[in-house]
Amino acid sequence: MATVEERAESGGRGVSEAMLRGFFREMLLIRRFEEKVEDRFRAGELPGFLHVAIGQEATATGVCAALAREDVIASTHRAHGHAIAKGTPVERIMAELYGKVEGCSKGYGGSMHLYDVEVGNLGANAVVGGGLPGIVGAALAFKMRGEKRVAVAFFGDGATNTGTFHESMNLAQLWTVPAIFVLENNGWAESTPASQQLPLPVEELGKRAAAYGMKLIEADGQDVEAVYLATLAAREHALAGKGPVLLHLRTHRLTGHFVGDPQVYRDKDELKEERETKDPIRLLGARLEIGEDEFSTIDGELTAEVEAAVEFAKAGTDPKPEDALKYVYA
Ligand SMILES: Cc1ncc(C[n+]2csc(CCOP(=O)(O)OP(=O)(O)O)c2C)c(N)n1
Ligand SMILES: [Mg+2]
Repeated sequence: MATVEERAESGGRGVSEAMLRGFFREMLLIRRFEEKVEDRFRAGELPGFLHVAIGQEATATGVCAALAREDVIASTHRAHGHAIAKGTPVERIMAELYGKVEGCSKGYGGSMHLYDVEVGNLGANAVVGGGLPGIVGAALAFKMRGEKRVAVAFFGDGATNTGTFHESMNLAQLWTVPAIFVLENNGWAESTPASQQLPLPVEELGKRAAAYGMKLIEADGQDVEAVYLATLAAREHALAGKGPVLLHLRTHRLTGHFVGDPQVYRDKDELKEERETKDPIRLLGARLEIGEDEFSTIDGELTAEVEAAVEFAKAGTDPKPEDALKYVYA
């Protein structure tokens, strides 16, 4: 029988249908959540700045499904899916976006600073590449304490050009810590395509692991099952004391960089085609043969859940100005 790693790397099948249906549901919840926050942002109800990860739901869901609750993650500026998949209830994330005390960061953070230490989310990061060093630190702590846990950093292709990426990869490998570096390679850094920010073809970005002698695992980021299996393999490798893994997931950003981005820099026909052929929810729905009736039942439940989260958030408590410096550590 093939090992988990071989199955992941060969795109082999081995996950139950019930589990795949769970993945479908969670990806659709993330999609509906993001569509709703986009809508509320445009209506002027949400302060700050907003990035959605529509098209990238399979990376959040597949990775987090393979993690244990005690494993930790650090997220990016595109953070809602990671937070949902790691286990924070949608109403607490929604309340955070509305700046309410009931939010997962007590209303102090907003979209790019979603924290929930109880479920192992060490936080989103507005600074590109900002999550990686802390994840190396967490992984080092797990190693020194002899704890069977992994620390996982999500980041994009653009982040692989930052100093923190290279420093983190270097030290993680040197110290052989149980870290997983999840590269969500959507081929864009804001409006800059891969060809203008990377010195190698976008599909070959995983080669950067070799510079550090690091284990590389790659999977199709639009196939949630492949992502799940690849993450299981990465986790197994890290927990066996073999050192960190670069998990390269090729994915697709099916919307703008930020909500309101007119995407004038993007070929409209290519985007249309990507939407039709690369949507991870559609792909899994077709594979599971989820028909219209079943889809609308699931969709109705999730839409109601998101709607309830908005009501919860709107009824939340505004933080007091005199508490502005509470929870400030540095
Ligand atoms: C250190 C730093 N440099 C630049 C920015 C501005 N910025 C925000 S998102 C982004 C693009 C990041 O691209 P990538 O890492 O591929 O993530 P994606 O947006 O594609 O998910 C940039 C340059 C920033 N926030 N932090
Ligand atoms: Mg990118």
